[in-house]
Amino acid sequence: MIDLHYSATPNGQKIAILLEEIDAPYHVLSYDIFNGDQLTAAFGRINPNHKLPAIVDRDPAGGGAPVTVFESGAILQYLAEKSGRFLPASGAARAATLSWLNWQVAGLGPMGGQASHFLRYAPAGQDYAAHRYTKEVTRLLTVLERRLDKSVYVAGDDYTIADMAIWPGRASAFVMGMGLDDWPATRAWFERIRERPAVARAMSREDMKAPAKYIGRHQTLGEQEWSNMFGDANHAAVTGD
Ligand SMILES: N[C@@H](CCC(=O)N[C@@H](CS)C(=O)NCC(=O)O)C(=O)O
Repeated sequence: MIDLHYSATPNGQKIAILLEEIDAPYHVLSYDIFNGDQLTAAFGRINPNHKLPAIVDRDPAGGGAPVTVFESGAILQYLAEKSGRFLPASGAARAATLSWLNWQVAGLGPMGGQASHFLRYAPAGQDYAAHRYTKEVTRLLTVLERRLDKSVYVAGDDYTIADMAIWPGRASAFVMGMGLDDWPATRAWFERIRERPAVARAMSREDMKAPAKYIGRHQTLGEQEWSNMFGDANHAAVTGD
């Protein structure tokens, strides 16, 4: 059994998709990040960075104590290696999969997160930052479109954890005005993955669905919600103040 510490955002949905694909038994522990559920000392012992997702594998390969993994890219790699699926064991296909996986977790994910922050949560008058991150996300999505114009899946002919990493965030990019209309190769890839039974199962779970405040435009947070996500309460979880 795997504990999935989860918040209904693309980073969490990636892991649910892989768990469904490999048919692993898992138990979802849902966190409301606006409520500050991720800031507790107990969760800090699972992820010292206090961010979702994280997993605890209570039945690791070879037995022994439960294994804790945080960072969505590391979790995808851990589960793929454990199941022997969706990450080629060696060679060029493995290198391509890890390249695109890291492109998402180090590039598209964080840049998308910053674009979303400045477009949706920042006080008015942050046009420089909103423009800077939106432009970079558009550039990255163009890289993706060009890749998918030549390749069925991002890493080649086979569906891998790199596709699972990219797919949920691509789905939510519409919030920033980046739907799929101008991206035909991405749209075809997106639909191909959406039709997979495991993806449909993951995305139709009630506890996987992002509440409106996670995906709507121009959110106004209460003072405590702001502090939990971006302010003193968020910092205090790490500094212990
Ligand atoms: N690089 C991390 C990003 C994790 C992350 O930013 N998680 C967000 C939800 S998508 C979170 O927990 N936010 C709450 C907070 O920042 O306090 C990963 O890929 O897992």
